[in-house]
Amino acid sequence: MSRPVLHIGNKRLSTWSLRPWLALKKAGIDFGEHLIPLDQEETRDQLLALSPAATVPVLETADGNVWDSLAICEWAAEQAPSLWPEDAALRARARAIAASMHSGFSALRSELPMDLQREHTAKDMSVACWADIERMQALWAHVKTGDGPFLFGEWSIADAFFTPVATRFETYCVPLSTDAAAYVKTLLADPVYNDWHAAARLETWDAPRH
Ligand SMILES: N[C@@H](CCC(=O)N[C@@H](CS)C(=O)NCC(=O)O)C(=O)O
Repeated sequence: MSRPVLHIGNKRLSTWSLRPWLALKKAGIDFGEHLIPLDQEETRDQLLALSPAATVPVLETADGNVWDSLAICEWAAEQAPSLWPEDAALRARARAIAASMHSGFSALRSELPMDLQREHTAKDMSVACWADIERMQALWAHVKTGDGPFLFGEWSIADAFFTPVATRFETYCVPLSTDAAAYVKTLLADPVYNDWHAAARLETWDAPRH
């Protein structure tokens, strides 16, 4: 097989697809892209044909399919180690914070789903969701090195994990600390992310209004 293919969900909605897509692009890896519209009659069969996990993203490679956003980011980092910080201690922190996002923040994820076509308006949120927002900002402040606009200076996979969060903070008009707001602005100004965003704005599949 020639180049790998990244199977993704709707760009408007699929946070998990956005993360490895950013990592592959930032690494300069040549890959094809195949979008599977979510919530359609044929979606589940299409997902099952790629992996028993029945989710996107999936990276199809010559050596087999890799499912799960974090695993695909790690695959990319094996080709392009600069996707993680060079310093071992910072690399461990970057992995820790990405893993925190991958496995946590369930209230934020369920109450503020990413929708890149959503009108920017605030929404009522539960105490649990506000707690997730506070904890997210505390984690960013805890790891941020101060060497550049991204969490660890240069862009890393950790920033890929928080780009979908930045979109939620923007579209749901979430009030943030000055430092967190600056970080969100940096993530949303990223030209690679803006390619994704432009395509997401053009999608025509129906999606729930939040
Ligand atoms: N832990 C997985 C989660 C993947 C996931 O839940 N993907 C959603 C789309 S964002 C999905 O494929 N859902 C199945 C469906 O909508 O049928 C990962 O990090 O890749």
